[in-house]
Amino acid sequence: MSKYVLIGSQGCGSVVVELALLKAGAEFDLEEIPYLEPGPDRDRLLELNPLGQVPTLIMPDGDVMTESAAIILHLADAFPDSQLTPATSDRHRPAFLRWLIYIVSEIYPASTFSDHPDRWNLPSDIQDPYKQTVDEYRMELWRHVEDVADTPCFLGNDFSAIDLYIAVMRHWRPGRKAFAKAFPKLTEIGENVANDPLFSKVLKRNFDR
Ligand SMILES: N[C@@H](CCC(=O)N[C@@H](CS)C(=O)NCC(=O)O)C(=O)O
Repeated sequence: MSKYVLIGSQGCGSVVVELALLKAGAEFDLEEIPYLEPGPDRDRLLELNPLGQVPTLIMPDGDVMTESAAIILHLADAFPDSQLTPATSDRHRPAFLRWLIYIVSEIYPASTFSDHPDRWNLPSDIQDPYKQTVDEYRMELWRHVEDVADTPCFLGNDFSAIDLYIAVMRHWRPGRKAFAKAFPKLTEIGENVANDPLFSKVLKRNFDR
């Protein structure tokens, strides 16, 4: 069986998938590209994923998967010992599904929409206040995750892929320090992932920890 190929970028959501591939014990190659920069890498990415987003995953059979949550669920199916998701009979399963989808459908887009405000044809004097408003909204969204989080893992004693999202996304705007001040439980979860020898090198490489 050939390997997965993960197309990603430094510090992006592709890091969540890289950590998940490690947790699954899957064989993979990582191709890091400057995903927004015009050129052959972006052209190829757009052929694989019309949104031009990372993570984009080429499967061992050549099919392409996008959408980090779908990739996580696929890896959990393909590698049943990965512990990426609670088992279907596990009492944590509904909470896992709820917060996985919440993170990718509510919080993640709030980053994408405010990363490059010039994209939305806003007058230039509106771009900074727009970015600030969306960033504040994203903190409100995280607040609800903090309120329900358990420790040492989001689901209590049981690791899940939600811990990986937290470990990566806590580095995004407004940055790790402000995040830690606002969200101590999520920070503890992220630190636990960062201190795991399986994940520490990847997080160090991406976030210069
Ligand atoms: N829903 C996607 C979001 C992926 C995404 O937005 N990735 C960012 C990088 S962190 C991206 O590629 N942004 C470029 C764009 O939206 O044009 C997922 O969960 O995989």
